[in-house]
Amino acid sequence: MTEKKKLMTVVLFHDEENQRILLGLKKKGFGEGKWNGFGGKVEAGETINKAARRELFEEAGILAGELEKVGLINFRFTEEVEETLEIHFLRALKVYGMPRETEEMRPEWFNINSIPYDKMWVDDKYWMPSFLEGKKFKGDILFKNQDTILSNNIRIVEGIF
Ligand code: 8OG
Repeated sequence: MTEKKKLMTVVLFHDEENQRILLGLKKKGFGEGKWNGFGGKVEAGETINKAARRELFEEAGILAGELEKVGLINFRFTEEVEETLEIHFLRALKVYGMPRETEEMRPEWFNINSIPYDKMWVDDKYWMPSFLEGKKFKGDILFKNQDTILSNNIRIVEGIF
């Protein structure tokens, strides 16, 4: 049987000048109650880049300048989620506009020394420190359910593809 994959995006904006990162509190749906970058499902016929921009605008009301691919993780679950989630992480080099709360997300700036890892997806602590150092990451993670990781092989890479 071929593996069913769901393509998704997460856009991260690290404001290096002010040592802070923009995260949003997910207000509903998958990952509700967790702080995360902005993103969602790539629609049919859409590029990853276009989907990432659309979701950033829909969820935080801001426009992205150049986006750089920084991470690629395949998430598999033994419970709760049937498909493999192929999640593409993109760094926004610049954003335009003021983040605003939407129906889906409540944006907030976090100092890079006080990132709320205990209220984020459990894998984020494995790759976020590398992301903040400007590195790229790749790997596969096996979850039991949304709160428990069974195994992971996240590693730092030079290029994503
Ligand atoms: O369309 P929807 O709102 O359901 O999208 C879920 C978002 O959550 C999407 O941007 C992908 C993202 N996401 C996961 N799993 C993980 C994860 O483990 N870490 C992070 N940072 N984001 C995740 O679905």
